[in-house]
Amino acid sequence: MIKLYHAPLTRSIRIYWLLEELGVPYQLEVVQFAVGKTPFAQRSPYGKVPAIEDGDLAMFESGAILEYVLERYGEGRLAPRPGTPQRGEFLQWVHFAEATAMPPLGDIVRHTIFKPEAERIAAVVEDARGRAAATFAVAERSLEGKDYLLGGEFSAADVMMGVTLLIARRFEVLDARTPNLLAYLARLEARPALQRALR
Ligand SMILES: N[C@@H](CCC(=O)N[C@@H](CS)C(=O)NCC(=O)O)C(=O)O
Repeated sequence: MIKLYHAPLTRSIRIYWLLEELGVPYQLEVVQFAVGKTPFAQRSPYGKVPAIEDGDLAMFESGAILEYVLERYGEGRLAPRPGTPQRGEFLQWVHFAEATAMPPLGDIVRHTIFKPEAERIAAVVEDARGRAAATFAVAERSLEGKDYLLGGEFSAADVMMGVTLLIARRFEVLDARTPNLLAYLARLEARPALQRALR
């Protein structure tokens, strides 16, 4: 059975939510946000959440875990078939959500709440807000006339992006300039599986 190392309000919601959507059994190990002292972190060079163990496999990186879980337990659900054009679009959004959209948010979070006040740099936050706005404008346009990133059907790409957007909204990156993203996020928040992963 998958063991998920999870901390509330972090990227590990992605895997928690995905497992709930798929109905895959799992064991949840809730860890403190500073994960350096958890059993997994003692074995992992990275020590961040999410992380999973599945039999002999131990792995980290939310996007990689999401792809692994879909391949092993998804039975074709929540992702287009490999090798199809839609799969390309799916992978694009899975990776965009973490590799492109998260870095400016990370800078905002670090220089707003994580770092000791004396080390916070306002110019970093301002620069990151500019980069975030440009990034989310792309996603905003892509959702024009669509319920989900791939069109009418919910997929695991929405799981990746949904958690990015929860963080973006919390740090006031989503506003009147992003009505499509706010409506999309509300649609995702109505899903019982996400509600269970957030409780
Ligand atoms: N790219 C990684 C990022 C993982 C990450 O930075 N996780 C944060 C929580 S959202 C964390 O564990 N931070 C605690 C720390 O850095 O000590 C992923 O997508 O899994």
